[in-house]
Amino acid sequence: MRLDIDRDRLVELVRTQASFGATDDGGLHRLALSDADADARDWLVARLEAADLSVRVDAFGNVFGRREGADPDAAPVLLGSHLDSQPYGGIYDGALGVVAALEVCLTLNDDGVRTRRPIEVVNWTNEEGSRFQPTMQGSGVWAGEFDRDAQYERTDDDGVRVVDELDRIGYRGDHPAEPREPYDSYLELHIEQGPALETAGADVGVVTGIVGLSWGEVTLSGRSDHTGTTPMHLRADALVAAADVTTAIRRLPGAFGERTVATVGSLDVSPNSVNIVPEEVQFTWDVRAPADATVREATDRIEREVTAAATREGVAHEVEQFLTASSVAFPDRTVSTVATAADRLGYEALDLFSGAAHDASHVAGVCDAGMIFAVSDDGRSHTEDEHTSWDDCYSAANVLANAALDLAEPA
Ligand code: HGY
Ligand code: MN
Ligand code: MN
Repeated sequence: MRLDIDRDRLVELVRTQASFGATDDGGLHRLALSDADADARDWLVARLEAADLSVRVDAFGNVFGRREGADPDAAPVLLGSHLDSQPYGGIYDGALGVVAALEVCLTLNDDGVRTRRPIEVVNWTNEEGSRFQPTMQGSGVWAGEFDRDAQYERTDDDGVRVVDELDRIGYRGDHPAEPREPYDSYLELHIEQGPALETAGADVGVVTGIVGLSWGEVTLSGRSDHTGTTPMHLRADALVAAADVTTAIRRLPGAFGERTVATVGSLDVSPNSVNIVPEEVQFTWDVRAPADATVREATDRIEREVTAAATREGVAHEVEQFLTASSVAFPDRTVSTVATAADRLGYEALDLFSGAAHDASHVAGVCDAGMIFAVSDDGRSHTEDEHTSWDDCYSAANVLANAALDLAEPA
């Protein structure tokens, strides 16, 4: 049996979700638990219910829509991703995976196909980690990686707590934020967010795993002084030390091979004035590699670089690694199911490891997980210029539909 999703309806679903938090430049500003996120959630719930899926919201705001199977006791197949976006992100990151999962159910309904296993659609709370740290928060709580009550207390830059925002938008649900039964498998369709598929001329990506990562924050504390009167040898300039460490972080991949990536993505200087020697600098690191040992070694090097730079410049330093995620290799069962679906549909598929983190990282600890990548034009994402063609959205969604049907088993 072969499913063919409704391309026009998929386009409409992507376009409609993109209206919640739309920016003037064609992107999305839909931070987790914001009003725009609430609007998108409400819209999704309405569309899930219109598709005759039974909807439930768990205690961390994860939204599930369930399509019953012929065998209600069979372990369900879970399909989904996330609706929250980066501060100025694209309209496909996460959202394509959520609406494609809905489209799979709509296609099954249209074709009158019953599956043995139930199928559930999920929207995970706060995958991006932009407003509230950490990234992949909702799936992490659900998978038992993060303590729910501790995550309730996480705050945004304005000191607003997660739990208060869940209550404010009405998405602190009654269901426990945990798997309520064993799951057979999880499939997540996501844009690649990199250039590999486009470079290879592939139609879709068969994702074999996800890199490990380490995120941390460094605080360097020197002394503010007058820039005109303070001799250079008497200064404790936090920004010079930070610059040394930033350059060292940039050079890390050279030491560990090109699959390792390292970034200083945010940096705050205070007092941040043209004629005051910088007193304090806070910056973050993001290190990723396919091997966990490489991530650990790279993180250790960063900490050594911080100590050396702080000593040279005579500033105090604090280092906090606030997130680690182990690399994940998806099981053959899901990888081969995705590859077979792509092959049967006649698509050119490329096997690849994901350099971006995804909710599938956490769900892989609960059941067999797998991912399908759609092509990212110019390999760009986390920018309003993010773009995936409708043909590439359609191809990836078709692979999701047929792989999901294989896993859920036609009744
Ligand atoms: O950072 C990531 O890889 C994900 O997009 N949050
Ligand atoms: Mn994403
Ligand atoms: Mn993202």
